[in-house]
Parts: sequence; C-alpha cells; structure tokens
Amino acid sequence: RGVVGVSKFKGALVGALLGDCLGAPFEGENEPSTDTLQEYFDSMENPSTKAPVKRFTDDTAMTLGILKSFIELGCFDERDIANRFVTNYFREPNRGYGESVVTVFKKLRQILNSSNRSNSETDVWKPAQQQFNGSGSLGNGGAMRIAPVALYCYSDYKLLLSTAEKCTKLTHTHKLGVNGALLQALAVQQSLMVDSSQPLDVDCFINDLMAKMTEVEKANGNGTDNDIEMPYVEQLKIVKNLLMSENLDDEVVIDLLGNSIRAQYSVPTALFCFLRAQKPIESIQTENKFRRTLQYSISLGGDTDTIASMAGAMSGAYHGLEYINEGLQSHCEGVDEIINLSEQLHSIAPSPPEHQ
Ligand code: R7I
Ligand code: MG
Ligand code: MG
Ligand code: MG
Repeated sequence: RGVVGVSKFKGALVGALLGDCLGAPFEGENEPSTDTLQEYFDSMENPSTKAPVKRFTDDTAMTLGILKSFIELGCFDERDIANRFVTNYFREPNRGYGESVVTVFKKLRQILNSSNRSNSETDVWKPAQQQFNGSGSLGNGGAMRIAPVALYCYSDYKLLLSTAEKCTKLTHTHKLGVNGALLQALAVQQSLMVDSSQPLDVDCFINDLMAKMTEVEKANGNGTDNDIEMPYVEQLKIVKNLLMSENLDDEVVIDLLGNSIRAQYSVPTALFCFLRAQKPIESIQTENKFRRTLQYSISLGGDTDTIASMAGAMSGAYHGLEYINEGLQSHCEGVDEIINLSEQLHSIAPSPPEHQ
C-alpha cells in the first residue's frame, strides 16, 4: 500500500469532469447512434476542432464545492460544504440540477443565514431528511460528486466511508442514495490503489468491491421495501456476470443495470462501463481505454453526463492524467482549474500510516 501519485488524483478529477462535459449533450436521449458518438469523440480528440466549449453541469459544480472546501479548510466540514452547494446553486441555477434537490438548497439557505446556530432549525442535515415525505432522495446526486472524498480519504478506509456518508447526507439520505455514493467512493479509491502499468485484474477488482458492499449493506440496511436484502451486491453480481459474457448487447445491459438518475441503476452501470472498457468493444474504434470508457457510457443513453462522469473518475484514477487525450481535455470547461485543485488536494491528503 504505497503513496498515490498526483497524476492519479488529477486523472480522477479530470476524468469526472470530462465525463460530465462530454456526456451532458446526450443526457436523457435514447441511446445515441454508434456513428454519431464515434464522430463526436474523433472530433473532440482533435484540439483544432472548432466547437463551443462543452460546459460542465451540476455534477461538476458540486464536485468543485467539495474539492474547494477540503482545500481551504483541510478537513471535512458539513456547514462549509452546504454553504458552497447553496452559493453555487443560486449563482448558477442553470447547471442542470435534479428537480427535487433544489428544495434542499432553498431550506439550507435559510438555515445558513439564520443567526441562531444552536436552534434546531439550524440543523444542516434536516432538509435532506425531509425529501420525498421523509424517505430521502435515492437519486445519484450523492454519488456523482463523491470523487474528492475518495481522494482525500484514500489512505483511511473507515474515514472514507464515514466522510462519504456525511457528505452524501447533506442532500441524499435514502439508503440507496447513500450506499450508491459509498460504492462510487470505494470504486474510485480502489482505482487509485491499483498500478496501471499492469493489466487490471477485473475479477479481483469486482470481488473486492462485493466484499466491501456486503459489509456496507449489512451495516447500513438496504433501504428497500421489497425482499432484496442487498440491492447493490445484487447489482454487482450482475456486473460480474455481464463481464464474463462474450456478446455485449446494449439492451441487456440497460435492462439489467439501468441508465437512470437513481443511484441503484447508475452507479453499478458506471462501474461496468469502466471494467468492460478494459477490453476492446466492437462498436468503438479507439485504443484508449479512458476514451472507450466514456464513449461506451454515453452510448447507453439515459443519465449520460452522470454515468460517464462516475465511470470517468474510476478510469482516470486508474490510468492517471497523462493517459487522458489532451484534445478531449481542451474542449471542456474548467479543466485547468480542476487540475490545479487536484494538485492542492494531493498535497493535503493524508498518506498511508507507514508513509507518514
Ligand atoms: O440526485 P440528484 O442530485 O439528481 C442528480 C441528477 C444527475 O443526473 C444530474 O446530472 C442531474 O441531471 O440530476 O437530485 P434529486 O432531485 O434528489 O433526484 C433526482 C430525481 O430522482 C428526482 O427529481 C426524482 O425524480 C427522482 N427521485 C425520486 N423519485 C421518487 N422517490 C429521487 N429520489 C426519489 C424518491 O425517493
Ligand atoms: Mg448533470
Ligand atoms: Mg447503442
Ligand atoms: Mg445527470
């Protein structure tokens, strides 16, 4: 267990950013055609392609809030992060935020502006708990922004889980929303820890995640009212089975794993895209596994910005920044800023105990 290099930090966050920016134009579309996407990525890889810059959406806006909070405060601080979410939302409300989470921002703004801090009304955790008549949101909004937590806490497994949970519960308290964010955080952390000069041991990667999510779902509960005991472990079993099958039918993947804004039907999908892209995919012409990950994620349609962003964070964390095509980077809003912030986060993230 060594120290993770800065290139992997940059790769994770640039990966998340590129997935968001490049996936956003296709969000909510039925699967875009194979040819459309091949041409789109070919043209985006060319830095001289004249195209309006691809703007990032809420996924990255919230990621940046968490990232800057860690850097400026040097620790996790729920009030500061809540304040950044609120400030960013009201400054730029048109970044494509989820419909319901806006209610949380409005309530949080009141709480944060209130002078009486000890009043129970000032509880920053409450608005999220009140969503959906008290059941909390099960959207993927917690998972889509979790990469900075995975990076900052990479060397401390318990801290990673507890911080990712708190960070998510500022907006998403449903077990499926929280556990989805934990799965995403664990997948990014594992991607950071493996050496990309060796071929990825996909079986080992998924088995490790399954063991961890079994513990998580035993401890946290599953959050469903049906009889599925461990919904994320079930989805991971499907991921594993799909990875072993020779023929890859998009319809089957979408049917079994999903491509929606629900965490349960998007985080395992993103993981599948990252792992599947370790091998060639017939409909996608590229040697680059990072591009292949994004292109494949987007080809499934649905919540394309978020699924590509989550898969991109895993792939970027594994391969590191140098592996990510510079042309692709050049067309996306905010790349230079996020690279700079990644460097700062790397310099404050605790190293593993034996290296301190
Ligand atoms: O999860 P959230 O932040 O949305 C993230 C998505 C990403 O795709 C972004 O790119 C952006 O497009 O939005 O926002 P929420 O508003 O908490 O959840 C999103 C949607 O999920 C809600 O508007 C609901 O339609 C649905 N949803 C639920 N529906 C029923 N019951 C979330 N939780 C529930 C629920 O408990
Ligand atoms: Mg978005
Ligand atoms: Mg397709
Ligand atoms: Mg989305």
